[in-house]
Amino acid sequence: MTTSFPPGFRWGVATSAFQIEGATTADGRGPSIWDTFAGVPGAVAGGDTGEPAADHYHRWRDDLALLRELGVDSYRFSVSWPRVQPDGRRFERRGLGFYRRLAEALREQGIEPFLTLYHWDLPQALEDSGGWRSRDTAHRFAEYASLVHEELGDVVDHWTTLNEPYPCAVAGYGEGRHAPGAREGHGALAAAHHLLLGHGLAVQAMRGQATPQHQFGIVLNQSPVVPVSDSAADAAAAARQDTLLRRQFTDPLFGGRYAPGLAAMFSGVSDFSFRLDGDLETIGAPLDYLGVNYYYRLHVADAPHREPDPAQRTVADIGVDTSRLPDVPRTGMGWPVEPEGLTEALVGLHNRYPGLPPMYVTENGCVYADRSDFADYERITFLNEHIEAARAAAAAGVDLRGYFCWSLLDNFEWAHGYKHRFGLVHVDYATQARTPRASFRWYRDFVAAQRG
Ligand code: IFM
Repeated sequence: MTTSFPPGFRWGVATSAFQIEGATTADGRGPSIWDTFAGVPGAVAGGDTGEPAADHYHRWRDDLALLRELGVDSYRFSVSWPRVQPDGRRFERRGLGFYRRLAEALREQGIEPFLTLYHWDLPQALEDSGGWRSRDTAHRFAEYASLVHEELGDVVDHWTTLNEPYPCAVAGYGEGRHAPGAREGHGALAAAHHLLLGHGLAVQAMRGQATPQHQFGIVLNQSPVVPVSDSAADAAAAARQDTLLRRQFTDPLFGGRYAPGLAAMFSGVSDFSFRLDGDLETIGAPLDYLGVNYYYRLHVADAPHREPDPAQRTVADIGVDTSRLPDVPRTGMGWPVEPEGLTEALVGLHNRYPGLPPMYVTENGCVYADRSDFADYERITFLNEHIEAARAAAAAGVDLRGYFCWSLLDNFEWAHGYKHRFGLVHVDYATQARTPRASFRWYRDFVAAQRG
């Protein structure tokens, strides 16, 4: 079937700073929480760190040539906060200069820069004074956003505040699987709130100095949550998971309220006193777009809490079992391949929140074991089916404006290190040679065909 999307629909690819740049001490860059976390024995598979990644900081011109060859009209990347403010406060112009050169060069090639301000690399100095548990970090983030926006507002129109606050808060401060590696009951809920507050304050600050063509948005990971049976217990478990993963963020952003079930789920852990008067209004100020990252659906069964004492539970211990996967193909990450989940995620948001801004699919992609010739036919099938699922959502009435494949290059996949490869382009980390996979050529031809 020929896939048709609305006129002006954007086709892009996405990356993030820490995952591709390397050069972690170049030009005055300070340490981020991921540099610190990667130094903790056992935290990241294989002891991998942010070096060398894809050495994009030095090889960005080669990567720009790849973008050009790919023919995408948009490129989503993130700015490394500790390059621009090494200690979370002091401005390092050399770090900012990298992103100016990149954004200018993208524009010269007719590629629209979609800039993300925070893709998980908090300056370590801010973590040392509380990190996202602390309200002050939200204010520091707004200052940083305002600085970058002031400096790059002439070359960037699309401004995303946060990428996926859920894993930052829950995997980072609740489960300890991500930086900063905390396993706290209360900290993760406070972090989630302060991430949202930082987003709201940043949008406020940037809008105050914006020109009319500037667009502001946020990116959320959206896994539809499906109970494994029609039992009431599994349905309740699915509702808890949905509240923690999605409604904790979408209700304040787009529903004008805090997610109703959240306080009840954590009544033994938190008094939510970090929520102050006026915060909801700041967080819920209108946005120009919502970015949706989709990889898989979550299949959920009711399960006993691991920690019987509610006051001792981490935020991840909500009495659900997510290990009972359906009998469908899986990617190399073990994630179920369910393209219809993308349609469901987009249509579900559209139905749940009247007045939702236009959406983009800001990440979608997969990992499969490489063949020696890099003929990644599974990835081509995966992308094709997911793009079709996005089209189905648009056909169902969702105002969908673009699709970004994750990712342009193989990169540092957080706690998995360099083992899992999401790139349309293979990176040999020893030589830094780039080899486009078959999926790169497929996406290039697909994008060209959309333009007619
Ligand atoms: O690599 C990550 C990215 O940083 C955030 N979204 C999910 C991707 C794949 O796990």
